[in-house]
Amino acid sequence: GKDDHDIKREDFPRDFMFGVGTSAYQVEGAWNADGKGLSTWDCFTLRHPEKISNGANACVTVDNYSKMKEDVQLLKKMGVNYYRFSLSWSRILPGGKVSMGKNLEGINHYNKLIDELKANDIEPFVTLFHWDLPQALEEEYRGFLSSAIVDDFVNYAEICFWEFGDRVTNWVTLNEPYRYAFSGYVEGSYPPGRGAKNAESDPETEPYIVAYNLLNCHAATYRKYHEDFKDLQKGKVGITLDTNFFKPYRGPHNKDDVNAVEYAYDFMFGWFMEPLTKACWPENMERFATSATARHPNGRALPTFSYDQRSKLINSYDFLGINYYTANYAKIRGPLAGVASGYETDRQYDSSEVDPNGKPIGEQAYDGSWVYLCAHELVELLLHIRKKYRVTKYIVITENGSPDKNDTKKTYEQVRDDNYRIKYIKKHLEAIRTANHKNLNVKGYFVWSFMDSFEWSFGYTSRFGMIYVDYRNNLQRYPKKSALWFKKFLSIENGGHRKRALTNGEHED
Ligand code: PNW
Repeated sequence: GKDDHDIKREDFPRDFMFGVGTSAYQVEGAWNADGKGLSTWDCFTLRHPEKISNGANACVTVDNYSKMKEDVQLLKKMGVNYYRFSLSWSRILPGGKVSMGKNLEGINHYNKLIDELKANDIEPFVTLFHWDLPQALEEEYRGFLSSAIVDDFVNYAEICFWEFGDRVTNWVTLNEPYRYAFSGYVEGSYPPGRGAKNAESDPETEPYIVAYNLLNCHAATYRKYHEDFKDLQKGKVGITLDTNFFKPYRGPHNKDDVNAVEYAYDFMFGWFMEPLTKACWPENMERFATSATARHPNGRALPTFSYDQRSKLINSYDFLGINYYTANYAKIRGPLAGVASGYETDRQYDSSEVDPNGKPIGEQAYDGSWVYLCAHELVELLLHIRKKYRVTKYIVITENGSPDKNDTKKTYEQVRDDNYRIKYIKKHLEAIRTANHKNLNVKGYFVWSFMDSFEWSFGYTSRFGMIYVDYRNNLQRYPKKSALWFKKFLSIENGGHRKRALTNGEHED
C-alpha cells in the first residue's frame, strides 16, 4: 500500500516545511551582551541552582549569539528549508516595555540572523515567546498573573512585526502555554517557581489566571497582526500547543479510564484549544475547578472571558502548531491526599508510562526518560483533535524529537550513532504521511532540536540535538548520524528542494 514503503522526501509536497528548532534562552547565551535585559530564566537559574541539574544556567550555553553565521551554515548543510527559533523579548525590550526603550543592538542581531537565513534559502519560522519573560515585568506586576501583560505583549509583538515582518511570514505567538502555566505555577520547576510547594502562591487560581492571560496575549496579538500588518506582510500567525496522546490505562472498555482520557485532554490541550475555538474553558475544567475549598470558602471560579476577549479568541490562529513527543496512559484517580488543593487535584487523573502489567507505552529513549516512541499515536492524536475541537486549519508539527539514548554519556563518540533518534524521526514522518493520506492537513515538521543546548530543568544532562555540541572544548559542533540521515532524506535525489552541499570531511554513512 501507499503507506508502507520507506519514507521519502517525495512523499511530501514540495512546499512542505522541513526544519529544526531552537529557542532563545536555550541556545543564545550572551545573557547580558549588547544591552540585553534580564529574563526570568536568567534570574531563576542563578537564584535557584537547586532546581536545575548540576546547578546549570544558560548564561553562555552554546553561544549561538556569537556563532550565528556558523550555525546557519550548518542548517544549510543539513538541507532544511525552514528554521524555527525564538526571539528574546528582553534582548529587544530590556525593560519589557516600549516606554523603557528599544535595544537597537538586539534588534540588529535578529536582523542579521534573518538576513543570513534568507541569503541561504532558509525561511525563518519565528516564535515570539518561548518562556523567557523580561524580569522587569515579573517584578512590576508578577508577569502573566496580571492582565497588564496583554498590552505589553502586544506592543512587543508589534515591534517584531514592524522590524522583521518584511522578511518573516511565519509567526508563533506562544510556545507551549500549558508547560509555562504548569511548570511555573503548579510544579514550580520553572520560573516564577510558584505552585503547591510555595506557600505564597495560590494553586487553586494562579495556573488558571496565567492560562487566561496567556490566551488573551495570543488573541490580541493575532488580531493586531491581522488589522495592521497582514495586508502588507501577508504572513501567518499561529500558536504552538503541546500535548501527549492519551490512552485509557485499563483499556478502552474501562469507563473510568476513558473518562480519565477526556480529563487529560481537557486539562492539557483543551485548556487552550477550547478557548481558541469556542472561547470558553473545557466543561470538565469548569466542573472541577470551581468548587468551594478551604482557601475559597465561597467557591472559586475560573476567569471569565469578556465579550471583547471572546470575539478576539474565536479562531484566532492561521495554523495550529503542535509539539508532540510521547503518549501516556490516563487513569482515573480519587481525592489526592497530601497535595494542596488546586489544578493538580482538580484534574482527576494520573498519568502512567506503563500499562497495568508494567509494559512501557513505547520504546523509551533511555532509562528514566519521559520520551517514549509512540509514533502511530500521532495519527490518532490528529484525528482526535480534528474531531473533538473541529480543527480544520493546517497543522505544523513544531517540535518532535528525542534525547540521546545514552544520556549519561557525554563524548561525541558515545552519542554520535544516534540510531534511536533516526528511528524516532522516521516513524513520525511515516505517521505524518499517513495523517495526510487521511486529509489531516499537516504542512510542516520541525525536529527538536537543531543542536544540543540548555534543556531547562535537565540543564546540559539531556541532549536533544542532531548536532552535537562539545561543552568541554570550545562549544565545537559536530553532526550526529541523524543530521546526516536528515540531510540525505532532504537531498535533491530524494526530491528535496536543494542541491546537496557536502563539504570537507563530511561523509554520508
Ligand atoms: C519542550 N516534559 O518542552 C520545549 O518547547 C522545548 O524548549 C524543550 O527543549 C523540548 O520540549 C524538549 O524537552 C518540554 O517534561 C519540556 O514532559 C518538558 C516536557 C515536555 C516538553
